[in-house]
Parts: sequence; structure tokens; C-alpha cells
Amino acid sequence: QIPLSSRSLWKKFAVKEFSEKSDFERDFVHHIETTLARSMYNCDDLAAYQAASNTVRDKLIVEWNETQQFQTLKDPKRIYYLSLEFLMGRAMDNAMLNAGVKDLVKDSLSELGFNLEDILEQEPDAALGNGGLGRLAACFLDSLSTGKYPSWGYGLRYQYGIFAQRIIDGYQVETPDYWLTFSNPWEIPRHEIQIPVDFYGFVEEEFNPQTNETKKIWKGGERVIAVAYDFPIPGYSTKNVNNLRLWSAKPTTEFDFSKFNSGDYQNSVRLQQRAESITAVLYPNDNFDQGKELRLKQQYFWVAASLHDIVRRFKKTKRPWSEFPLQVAIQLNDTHPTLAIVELQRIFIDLEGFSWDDAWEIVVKTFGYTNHTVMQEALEKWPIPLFERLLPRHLEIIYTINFFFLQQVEKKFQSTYSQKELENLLSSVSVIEEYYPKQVRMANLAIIGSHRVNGVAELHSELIKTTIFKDFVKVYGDKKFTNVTNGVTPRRWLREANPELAELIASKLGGYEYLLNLNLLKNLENYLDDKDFKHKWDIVKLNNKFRLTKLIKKLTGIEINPTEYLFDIQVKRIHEYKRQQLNIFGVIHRYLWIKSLSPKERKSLVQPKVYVFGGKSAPGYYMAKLIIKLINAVGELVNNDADAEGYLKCIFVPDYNVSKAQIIIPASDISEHISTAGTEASGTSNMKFVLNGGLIIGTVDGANVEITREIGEDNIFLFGNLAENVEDIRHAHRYAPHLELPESLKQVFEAIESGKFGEGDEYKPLLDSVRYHKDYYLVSDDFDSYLQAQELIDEAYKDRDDWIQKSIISVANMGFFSSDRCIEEYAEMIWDVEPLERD
Ligand code: GPW
Repeated sequence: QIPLSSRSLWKKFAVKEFSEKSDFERDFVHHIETTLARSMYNCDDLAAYQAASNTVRDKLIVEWNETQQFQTLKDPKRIYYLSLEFLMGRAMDNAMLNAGVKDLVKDSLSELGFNLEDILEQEPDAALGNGGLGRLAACFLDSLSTGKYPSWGYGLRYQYGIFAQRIIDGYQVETPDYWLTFSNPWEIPRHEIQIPVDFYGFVEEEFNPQTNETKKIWKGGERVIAVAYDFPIPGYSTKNVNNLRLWSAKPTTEFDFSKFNSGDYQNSVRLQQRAESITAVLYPNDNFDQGKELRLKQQYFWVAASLHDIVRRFKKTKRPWSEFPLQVAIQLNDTHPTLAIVELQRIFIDLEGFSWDDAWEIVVKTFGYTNHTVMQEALEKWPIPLFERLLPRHLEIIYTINFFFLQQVEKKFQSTYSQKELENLLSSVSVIEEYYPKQVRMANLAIIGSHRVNGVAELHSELIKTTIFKDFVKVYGDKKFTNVTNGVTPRRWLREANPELAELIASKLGGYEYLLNLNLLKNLENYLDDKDFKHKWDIVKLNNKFRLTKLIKKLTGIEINPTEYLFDIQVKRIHEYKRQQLNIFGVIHRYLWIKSLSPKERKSLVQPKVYVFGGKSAPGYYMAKLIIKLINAVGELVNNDADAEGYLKCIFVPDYNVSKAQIIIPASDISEHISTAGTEASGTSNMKFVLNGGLIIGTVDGANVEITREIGEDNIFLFGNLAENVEDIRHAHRYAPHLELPESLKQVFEAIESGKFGEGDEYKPLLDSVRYHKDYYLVSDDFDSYLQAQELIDEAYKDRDDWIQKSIISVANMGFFSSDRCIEEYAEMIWDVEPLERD
């Protein structure tokens, strides 16, 4: 506590945020000369980036401090968003735009001799996520801050983010993403916040003679320290700056000498070093559960540190425990943080002395669980032997949770169900799967320990109720299950990614207010007959294509004049269920067609197209890697074939990430969202593409369904079998003697096998997965329908005026897909939290 007599001095020197160019310039030079120990004679773009970002950072920190102090004073209910992934991308541009100082910084830097765009390029992406799930978390943070919700993100500070992808001879090669090479101005190390986290060990029973009760005490065997790193999250056009707290693992400083052989210093240091490995690297799997011990360690480390922090913050307020769920809402981003349910129960009963029932009631009221997939291979399960070794006390608690839950189920159904029916129900909803070895089903635990479970698009939320979780609907009724359709932040995905379109829209809507109320886009429909506006709309798209071809040239050396081409883009993780193979088979089909035409026919019949692919495969995902190879091999042939020149290009953009997405997405005429119906929970890039004036080709899957509803079915190219028929078709595949391929696909397979794209044999597994291995993803069933949709696209693109009309109508009706709307829905239906206005 600073003595009262000293406080006026503090106030006199309180940091003032820069608000004029000269302030920025002074602070910039200050950072160059002190923070970086450089000078004007020794200042490259990287140094300028660091000084500029430190200067912008300083401004954020002032508001961040005030926000945190204000929230402490008011003590509102807080939202805690637990996510193992936050795919933030770059921070600097976003921070400037949200704080409304981008023009000021640009001008100042120019006066100082630098170009803002070059400086922004210096920033490495914060790529602490795999794909949609991690980017959704990042969009939510932006909307939480913008909406002034008192909220925290909690995650891990991986030293290595998602690997960087290089393409060598057409193959994906992974290289480490050490994103912290230069000091990171966007994080504040909180070395004073150190939380011990224990692993392994055993459970002891302690008898208390006073109460005559025995108590279970977990004696951990290995201790690791969690250190906090705070990332300020600025809202748009508000002084509200929330916090993202990421934990980093470090060894304890205390040595348990008794544990080490006398004199075995080397080994004791090695054991200590093990600690750091916990937050060393992000697991690079998307929609897949690999089940590694280190991953479970990451999960508990993160959950234990976060809950300790949350409980400590609550305890400081001296409120009674019964108010815990009135003050704390914890959202589980998929099942990765499900241990939080168990940890909170453990804190209550083992450490705070609650009765089981009192504790459990609070726990269930506190948690909400978001499911992001129905695919079996992505559902997390942990083998009991591993679990028992790593977290013995938590396993006991899980058994007890399960025991009481199954008892309740039995009670509810014993009079109406036969013995057999009851057994089936119990084994399906049990947290424990009877398997060799037995496994803990994290989704079941998450459902039982949460008061609400949501899917991420309407179709998906229906599917979880009728497929993977249908037996839980029997137990709980369907009120516990709800939907919150995903959304994206228009600040990053329109204004930052597509400044020209954002400005054109602002010119018609009277400013940028629409970025805070995306439904205002609807007013664009007033300009459907405005020739000048439509022309400008077209020019913006062309400019964005130029921006993309410049990037393509830089990354691949391939030159494209964008003027003539329709840009058809599929960028997302490479996955069989997302069906990049369907797309590339389509490209091959088109190539064969072009080859079959005379030059004259080509001229009159072929709509020139650039196909752009981008995305990473999990390092161990053989089939996905093969798809990447095929795309590159097709590009190699097609891009160098004189017959196809001017008609067809096929590009694989290496190392797709958030900052590249910001350049790629605004350039599309068509983007592809073509998952097998029922497999893509939502998709979020579909929303980004349409928001940027691109049309889409898609299956009736995920959020495509709601996009269609909002923009109208004339403005989207849908194709393929419906989710409701997929199981029957698969069944038919399984029992058919052999699979009949459509002629179109046969041609494509023949071309591949003839060796056109290098060694024909190489792609055998890919073709066989369709031909001989039951075509699980329905590529053969949807292929002709896909080709037809592509033809419709070519036809529609000829009427350019109508195309632009479709594009404008689509954008005008995308208001629903702002992540601000998602956050409002969560706040009302799940968290029961209100915004907190700072006065
Ligand atoms: F399998 N999603 C993802 F559900 O990006 F956990 N990674 C994942 O591991 C999972 C889901 C998981 C995605 C969904 O595939 C996508 O459809 C959805 O839009 C996104 O999560 C955000 O909800």
C-alpha cells in the first residue's frame, strides 16, 4: 500500500496514453533507444515493428489496467472461456483498429521514415491453435471485449505453435514454429503469479478423530509451476480491454533432495527440465484424438492453474460459497478442459470441506459445455491405467460422479425399461467405457457436469441430440441441449482483412457503425440498382485478387494475371471429411475436358478459373498428406500445359494461417465448403468468405444451412446427398459386392493411374478408399452433383451484373453471423451475464 502522502506524486506521473502523432513519435523513439537499445542508425523494419508495437501496447495496457481495476471494484459475474487453442494471428493491426489509431500510427511511422504495411509484416502469427475451434475462441475474445463482458480467456502458452508447413517436391514438410524468437510485446509475463500443479502420487486416507470421518488426501508425486502470461484483448471502439491468461510450465525451485540419489545431480536437473515440456508444443491434430499422456498432462496443468486462479479471485471477495455460480460461469471449449469439472469438485470436497451434494450442485451450475463434432475419432477417451497413474484422486472422483449419475438413471427408468434396455442405456451414458483397457469418456463427463450443452450450428445441434448424445436426451430431456450457431468477428474478418470493401460499405451506411451492429448491412440492399456502387464493388474484388496473386507469386513463383479468372478457393485443414479430394478430382475432370477441346471451343466454352488450395495436414495423417501431394502434382502439370494456359490454374498456397487467410478470403469469387453432409459441425470460413462478397459452393452441412436461409437459396450453390441419407448410403456401400463409380470419376481415376501426375501407383490408397474401401465420405455419390453445381457456377458468372447483385445481397444478409450475436446468445442462455459499462 502506497502511503496517502505519496499518492499525489503517483497521480502526477500517471501514464498518459498517446493521442497525437507527436506523442506516438516520442514514445516510439523512446522504445527504440531504451527498450531495444538501438538508434536511428541501427533501425530496420523489425526494430521499428518492435518499437511501434511496444508503443501501441503501452496504450492498451493503460486501458487494460483500468478495466481490471474497475472489474475488481464492481465484482460482476465473470465469464471464463477455457480453450486449449487460441488462434489469434497477428495483434498489431487489430490493436490499432480497435483503438482507432491506425491512421495516426501510419502517418507517424511515415514521418519517421517507415511504411506501416511493411512493419506489420514483421509480426509472427500467434498460431496457438489448429483450425476452426481455435479461431472461434479468438473471435469470441474479440466479441467479449467489444461487448464489454467481464471475461477471461484461459489457455496454454505453447512455445511452439502449429508447425509451419513447407512444400518440398509436392509433399508437406513440417518445421517448428518458434514464434517467441524475438521478445513478444503483446504479452505481460506475470512472474509473481506462480501456481503449483501436482501430478502422479497416491491417495491417502486421513482419519479425523474429532468428526469420526476419514478424508481422502491426494499426495502428488511430481510438482510443476504454472506461470501466468497475460495478453490484453482490446474491444473495438471501447476502452474495455479484457485479459487472456496463458500458462507456461516451469520447474519448482525447491528440490526434494530425499528423492534423488545422493550426488545424482545430473539426473535431478533432468527431472526438473521435464516440467518445461508440458507447455512446449501444441498438438497438431484437428478433429482427432491421439490420446497421448503429455496431452492429458497439458490438460490438467492448464485446468488446475486456471481453476486455482478463478477460485482465488472468488475467495478474495469474501462472498459465501453458495454465490459461486452467481459470480462464475465457466465455458468448456470442447471436452479438452473437462477435468475442470472434476478439479472444482475436488477443491470443494477435499480442500474446502463441502459435502458431496453441496459441491456438485455448485459445480453443475457453473459449467457449460460446447461440442464441436460428432465424429467418433475426435471424441476424447483416456485409458484408465494412464489416468489412474497421472491423477489418482481425480479418477476416484470420476467414479463417484458416475456412480451417483447411473443410480439416478436407474431410478428413473427401472419401472419402464426392461433389464436389457436398462443395461444398454446405462452402458451408453456411463462415463466409463467397458473396453480393454477401460476408458474415461470425456464427453459424457462434460455433459453430466454441465448445466447446458450446446452445438455450434442448427443442424449440428440437432444431430448431437439424435445421434451421439441421444441417450442423454432420454435422461435429461432436451432442455439441457441447445444451439448457438457460430459467428466471426467483422472487425478482423471484414475491416482488417478487406479494408477497401469495409470502406465502400461504410461510405453507403454512413460510417463504421455496422461493425458493431452487423445487421445494418441489410441497408446495402438499397443500392442494388446503383451502377456506380456495383462497379466499385467489382473493382474492390479485383484489387483483392491482385493482392492475392502478389502473395502467390511471392510464395510459389507462379504468376497469374487475375483479370480474366474466376477465383475458386478451398482453404481449411486438410481432412478426408472436408473432401479436398472431391475438389481436386473435379479439377482433374475439368482439365481433361479442356484438353479434349479445340482452341476455338476453349475460347467459347471455358470459363477461366484459378483453383486455390491451402491448409495443413496433421503430421501423422497419411491420407491427408497424399491429397496435398496430388493437388501439387496436378498444379505442376496444369500450370505448365500450354493448352490450359489462360483457362486453368491450380495453386497450393503453403503454410495457410490466419494472416494469409486475411489476404486469401477477400479474393474469392467462389469458395468450397463441401464436407460430407453431417460431418462439419459448423464451419466458420464459410461465413468469412460470404461476408467478403464471395459466393459459395457447399453441401447441406453445418452453418451452410443457415447461410442459405439468411442469404437466399438463389445465392448459394448447394449440391450432394443430405445428412439424413448418409447412414443409409454408407450401409449400402458396406454390403454392395462392389462400388459402381460414375463415368466422370472413372475418367479421373484412369488419368491418375496413367501416371499423368507422377507415379500413378502413389495415389492408389486415395483411389482405393473410394473404390474398394467403402467410400466412407461419399465422394462417388456426390461427384456428379458436384460437377453440375460447378457448371451452374460457370453459367452464373457469365452474367457479371447478376453475379455482383448476388454478392451484394449475400453480404447484406450476413448480419446474423457476427460473433457478437453468438456472445449475446451465450450470455443470455448459458452464462446469465450482463455487460459492464465503464463510466
Ligand atoms: F473435434 N473443430 C476444430 F470437435 O477445428 F474438437 N477442431 C477440433 O478438434 C474440433 C472441431 C473437435 C471445428 C469444427 O470442425 C468446425 O466445424 C467448427 O466450425 C469449429 O470447430 C468451431 O466450432
